[in-house]
Amino acid sequence: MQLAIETYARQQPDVVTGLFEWYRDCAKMLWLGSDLLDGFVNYCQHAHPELIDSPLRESIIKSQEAAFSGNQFYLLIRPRVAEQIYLRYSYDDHRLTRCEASEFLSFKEKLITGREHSTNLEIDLAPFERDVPKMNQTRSIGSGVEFLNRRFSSRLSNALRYGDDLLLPFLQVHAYGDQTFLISPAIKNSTELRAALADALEYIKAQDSDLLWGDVESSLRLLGFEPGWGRTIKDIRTTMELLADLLEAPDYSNLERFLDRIPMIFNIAILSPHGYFGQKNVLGLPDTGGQVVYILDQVRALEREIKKRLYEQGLAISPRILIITRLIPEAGDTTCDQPIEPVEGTDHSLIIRVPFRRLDGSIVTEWISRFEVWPYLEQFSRDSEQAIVEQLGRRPDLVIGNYSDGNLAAYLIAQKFGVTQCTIAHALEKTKYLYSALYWQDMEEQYHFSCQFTADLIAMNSSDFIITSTYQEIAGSDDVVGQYESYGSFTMPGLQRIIHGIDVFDPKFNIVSPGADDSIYFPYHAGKRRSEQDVREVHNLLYGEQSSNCRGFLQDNNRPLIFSMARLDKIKNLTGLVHWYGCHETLRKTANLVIVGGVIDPTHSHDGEEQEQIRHMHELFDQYQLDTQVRWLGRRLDKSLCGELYRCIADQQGIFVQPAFFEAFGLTVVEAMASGVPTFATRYGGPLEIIEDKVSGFHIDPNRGDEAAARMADFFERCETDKKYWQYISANGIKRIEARYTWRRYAQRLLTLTCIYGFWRFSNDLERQETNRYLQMLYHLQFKHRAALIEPIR
Ligand code: UDP
Ligand code: LCN
Repeated sequence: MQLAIETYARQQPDVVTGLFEWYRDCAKMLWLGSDLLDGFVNYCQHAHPELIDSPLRESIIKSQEAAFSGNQFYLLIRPRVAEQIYLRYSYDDHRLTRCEASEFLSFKEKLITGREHSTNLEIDLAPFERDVPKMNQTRSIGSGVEFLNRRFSSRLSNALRYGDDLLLPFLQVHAYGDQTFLISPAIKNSTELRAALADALEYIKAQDSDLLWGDVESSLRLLGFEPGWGRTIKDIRTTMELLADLLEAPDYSNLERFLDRIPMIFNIAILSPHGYFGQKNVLGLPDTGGQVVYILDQVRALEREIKKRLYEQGLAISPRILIITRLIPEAGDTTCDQPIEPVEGTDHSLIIRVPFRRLDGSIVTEWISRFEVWPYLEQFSRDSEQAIVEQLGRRPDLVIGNYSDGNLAAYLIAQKFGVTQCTIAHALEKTKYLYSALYWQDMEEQYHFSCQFTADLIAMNSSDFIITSTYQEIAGSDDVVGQYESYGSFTMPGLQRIIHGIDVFDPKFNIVSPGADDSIYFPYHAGKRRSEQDVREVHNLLYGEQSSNCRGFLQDNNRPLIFSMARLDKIKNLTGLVHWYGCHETLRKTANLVIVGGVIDPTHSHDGEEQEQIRHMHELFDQYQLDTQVRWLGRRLDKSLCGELYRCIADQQGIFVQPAFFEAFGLTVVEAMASGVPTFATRYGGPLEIIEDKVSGFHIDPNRGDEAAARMADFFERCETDKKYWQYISANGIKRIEARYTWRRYAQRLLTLTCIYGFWRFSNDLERQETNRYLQMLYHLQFKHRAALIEPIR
């Protein structure tokens, strides 16, 4: 693809030279896309007004970053999603030429360190992945399993035609304890299997449709079949017919339907070490938010779905799901000091807590930040392996990691057990902080990104499949780089240069969006389901007397409410919202503001960033005199009260605002919309995809607070004149969530993916052994060394 800037460089070299000279005169070393555009606009205004809307502008708009020094200017252009083009402009010969990522990265390293060859370790995973099939269309990104199915079903049919048995050995590996499933070892090849299936189907045809597996078991066993085909005659027949069809003429939709019906998953281990993982009193504590909600809802949904499948398969096996987290001896009023806790709403799922131990074996007693966990993870993983085997009496069928630390632990555990590994990032820190990789050394003491980004690379490359909540999480949007995409190539000067870190066209990526617990987050108009006691309690929270855990008293309780709730992290920008509100006269006259987050007294917080936000919040209250218009609840609300709070906001025709500078997904957005509250949410991250702007909610730009506040004020004004407008947005929000974001769909999809990846992995040598060997080196030589440098906790 030829870029417009390259065409200009050929056809109107003076224009391009002028532009680069303009950039040089600004004497700026590192440029972001927005700086480049500002520079371009200035250049046009002064020298070439005709260029302002030219194709050249397009190239500049697509520029991600640039670096300048001496006689060279490097430019990184992202012409479309997941594609990078590196350009070098030389002030000596005025030539603009393409170059490799590695040259651009080395140039930046020299700028930062002031030294040539400061970064000797170059990491390139591409050569190891040469044989792994990759997609090539951007619209296929995130639909990996569909691609694999299409790609491999012809292989399946060839294999069957030439007698190379693919399905049979796969079906014969499945067992649970002493129980083998589906096909007994007596059947030796596909020819025998076809014949046995034909006999079995003939036999079943003659049976009464009310019969169950137990009634036909002895006859089917004689033909070579074991349990797992189905509970009823109808189920057994369907599964056998699907297999017979596949053996005759394989096609991927049949394959998916068949794999979905066979018993493969009984036990799952889910890793989530950091934060306070509990079921009460934890949400809103530092490092403790959506991930906990997500996993608990995920476990309930998965247990329900596995149970349903096992029942339909005719197997009396109880699935077990274990959430493995950290045991914190000094756990305050949470249950994080208890080694085992049953998951509410499940039959057999448990939270298993394993303490962090130091090298001398002693236990770390206090909470530590998610940025400090790295030295403890290897021992934690070993201890977790043991805890898993103690609980299950066997290895799990699937290991799911969550966030960078959980994914690293999942990598270690899945490698050890030799089972399928699934990665869920929730949020990758790399894109949250500007220049987090380039200036990693300046941030190392606080964030230890050298460990985190290395761990991320290891986990995302080792995993069999990656679940993301949205497309943008993988590959961003036209103008924003995706979270995974940002690991494609980058440098951490002095430490490592990553040439190919991850390929977003890899079929391991699959979008499976979470939902909101529909027993808690249901529409405000479902009157009968609402608890009067919760309604009263919420009313008291909103309008009751002030207490030590709240600030502000809403004087006029007839106004609609603007509501926001989040952990009080800087990136969540709750203080930003208060600031926008404080400055916006019309908004202040129209609506009150309710904030749920953090604590009111900074001395009650153990987290530095939270303390800073608490102080800032108080300053804003004082500066804008907000005490009669803003109510800040600095306390944790339990789930059912949270659900009711959203509904009470809807009762008064209020709105929910999610003002974060970046939000990886945004469960609160889904919760608010499911409850029927019109939602205004950041355009950076998941909400951009969850909400269709002006249809099921609104996008706001957190960097343009005045515009965001004006949008809200306009909305309230329109609702005054058009009485149906609030209803329209509210109803569309509910519809959007019902159609796209439910836990039932999530669980079905995740299990389907596990079965299909299991099959393709088994039958197509997708084990990625070469990659895994390389990752082991990265783990032992790089990660462990960096982790050991972190100051041990007393
Ligand atoms: N939450 C809560 N009380 C709080 C703050 C948050 O119950 O004080 C819940 C909220 O309802 C949501 C989750 O915590 O379910 C936050 O998830 P989200 O994805 O919005 O953000 P995260 O905290 O994961 O970044
Ligand atoms: C972490 C986040 O930051 C949120 O955006 C997500 O909604 C949450 O995890 C659950 O995946």
